[in-house]
Amino acid sequence: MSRLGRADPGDPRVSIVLATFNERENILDTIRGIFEHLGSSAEVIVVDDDSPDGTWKLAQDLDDPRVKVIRRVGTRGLASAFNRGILESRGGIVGWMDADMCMPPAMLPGMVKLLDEYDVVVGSRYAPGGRDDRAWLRVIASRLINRLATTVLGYGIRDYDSGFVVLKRSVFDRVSLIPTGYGAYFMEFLYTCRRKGLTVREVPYTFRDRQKGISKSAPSLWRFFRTGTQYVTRIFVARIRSHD
Ligand SMILES: Nc1nc2c(ncn2[C@@H]2O[C@H](COP(=O)(O)OP(=O)(O)OP(=O)(O)O)[C@@H](O)[C@H]2O)c(=O)[nH]1
Ligand SMILES: [Mg+2]
Repeated sequence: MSRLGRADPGDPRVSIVLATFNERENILDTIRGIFEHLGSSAEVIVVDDDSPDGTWKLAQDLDDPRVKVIRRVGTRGLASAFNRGILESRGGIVGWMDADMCMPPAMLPGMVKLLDEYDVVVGSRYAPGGRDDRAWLRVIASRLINRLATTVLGYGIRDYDSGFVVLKRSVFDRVSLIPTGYGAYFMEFLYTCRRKGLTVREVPYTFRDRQKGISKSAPSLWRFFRTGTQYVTRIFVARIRSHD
């Protein structure tokens, strides 16, 4: 018997971390999709910031020993949520992605397979063959930010703020995720991986616009602008910090 007093799910090979805030319409499909494509040797860690819509409860009620739910009360943050999930993960391979069905779980097996050759494998909207299906304003903003990141940070990475990734756990021996802010942490994380000589492979995919639920990063023009500014600042901070 396991610690949970149920059939022992065994040690997972792959851990996928999902950060959630008000994703009740998407969370179960996302979890289902992950197990459908990765099989039962995966674990899913949901880090939910006490969503008023009860996302954490839906995940908990699955009562699945392969799903660990962390409900953080009195705190918000995307980077810190992913970081918490990574700390709680057990797989030799760790990944993370959004829980809004914009990133297809069907990509995961191919990405995991590529870890035989690379340290980090990133789902990429902007690698040849990739696509971003969101509204034009968001696509343009995202492309501009990524163009800036590629120019300032280098290494030919096209989707610097992807946030859809799998990697070998050993990567964390060399690189830490800086757990502050929203999605911009990812650019510095990838940049540091490359700077430390780790190999990164981008795999093209189609980013489907959110079909259900509400965007947290761009619910209004003001929020959209503020998030964009944070990304631009973080690109230069990453570059400056690399001289420390
Ligand atoms: N734990 C946690 N998760 C968050 C927080 N903010 C957003 N998320 C989750 O992070 C992921 C990305 O957020 P989104 O709202 O999809 O942001 P986005 O991908 O930039 O925008 P859209 O896809 O257009 O909605 C989703 O799974 C969210 O539920 C937060 O403060 N805490
Ligand atoms: Mg999203």
